[in-house]
Amino acid sequence: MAPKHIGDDARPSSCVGARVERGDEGAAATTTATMTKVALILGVTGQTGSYLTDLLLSKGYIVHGLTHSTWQNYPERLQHIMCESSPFRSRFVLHQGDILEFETLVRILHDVKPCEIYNLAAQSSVHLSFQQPLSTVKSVGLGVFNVIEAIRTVNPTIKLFQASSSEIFGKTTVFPQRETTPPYPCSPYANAKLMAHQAVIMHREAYGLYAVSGILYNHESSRRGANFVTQKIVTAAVRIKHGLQQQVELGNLNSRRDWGHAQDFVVCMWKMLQLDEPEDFIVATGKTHTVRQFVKFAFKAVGIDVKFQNSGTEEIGINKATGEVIVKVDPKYFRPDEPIQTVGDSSKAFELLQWQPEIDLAQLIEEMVTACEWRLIHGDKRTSTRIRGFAG
Ligand code: G4F
Repeated sequence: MAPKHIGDDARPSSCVGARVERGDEGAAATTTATMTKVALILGVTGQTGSYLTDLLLSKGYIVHGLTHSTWQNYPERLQHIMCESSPFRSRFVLHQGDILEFETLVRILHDVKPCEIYNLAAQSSVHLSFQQPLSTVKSVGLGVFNVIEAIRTVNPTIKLFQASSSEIFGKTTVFPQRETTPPYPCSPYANAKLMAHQAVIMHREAYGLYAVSGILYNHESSRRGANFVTQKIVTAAVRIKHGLQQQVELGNLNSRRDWGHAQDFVVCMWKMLQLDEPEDFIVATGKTHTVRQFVKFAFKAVGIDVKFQNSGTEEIGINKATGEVIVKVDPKYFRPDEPIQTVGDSSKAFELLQWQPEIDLAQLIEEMVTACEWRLIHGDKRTSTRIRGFAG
């Protein structure tokens, strides 16, 4: 199936993407190739894809993005770029298609002639992967084979960034994890990510491709989807503060995660493709907290002190000031298995890329709370893209 440019459908003129007719973008890329880099982001409408778009546009790139979403699912995280008033609109092109469609990828690569591809496209919920293992393995595990084959077919000099995951370390007993830590995946998602991770190494070694994996630890922001625990907790804290919700039900409160900010992580991803030689890197903060601690921090940020009592499925979080139970455990959020703790050592990234995260957990939570409050008051999700943004 031929790739479809979003913008080929009818849509409000106030919020159009940078429409480029098929063929024109190739010419644009060719005429500007000596001055302007062209990047293709697969999975551009996700949290990380949107921050990466901001970063690359701020660096002068022409950015093409692929999404499998249809016009009906208009990408709100990109509205600040696609609206009429954006200075970056003319350098951004959104394509519709699926990374599992080889012809789509080949056509786009021929047309847009990217020098860098960032593969962020996949089902990203670990929890969901237990319910939908096969579709997860397809999008997460097989997708990268398609991308690599398309690169080999069209232009093997294209550099590829693959979003790998801390989930590949799963039940490791090594803390913190490094690039050399042996994997021990414990979910369908993690198995699929490991498959993709190994595929990148294999193709790099077999064909000399510039293909690299960033082993990304949890990366959050005000643009995070509602089904991930940080956004779920922050949203609940804000709603409970405003009397719109009484309590929040969560799963494993003991789980420890290395939470960073997505905006920091995309800088590392970009730096990884600027080296002369391809290398894989851990992308992490090196600090780890329990879900319970995150709950306390998020509620504290809205002015509520939470005290936990009991244990296991009986554990509850109480509003110290009112005595109300505002946090409960619901086993339906438990997973059959999961890493008890993720914490990464990104000293290799510091040494070779001079990269280290700049936004700490307190700042991250503050940003998420501010954006959530704004959305609640204004009923508009767009501001969340403006809280911290390279181009927004
Ligand atoms: O926010 P989470 O769903 O993220 P998870 O599973 O760590 O995965 C995220 O980070 C990975 C590493 O970068 C990515 F590969 C992956 O794509 C995704 O972005 O859950 C975080 C922790 C888990 O231990 C989970 O069991 O929170 C625990 N948790 C407790 N209660 C909950 C809940 N998670 C969710 N989603 N919802 C709950 O109610």
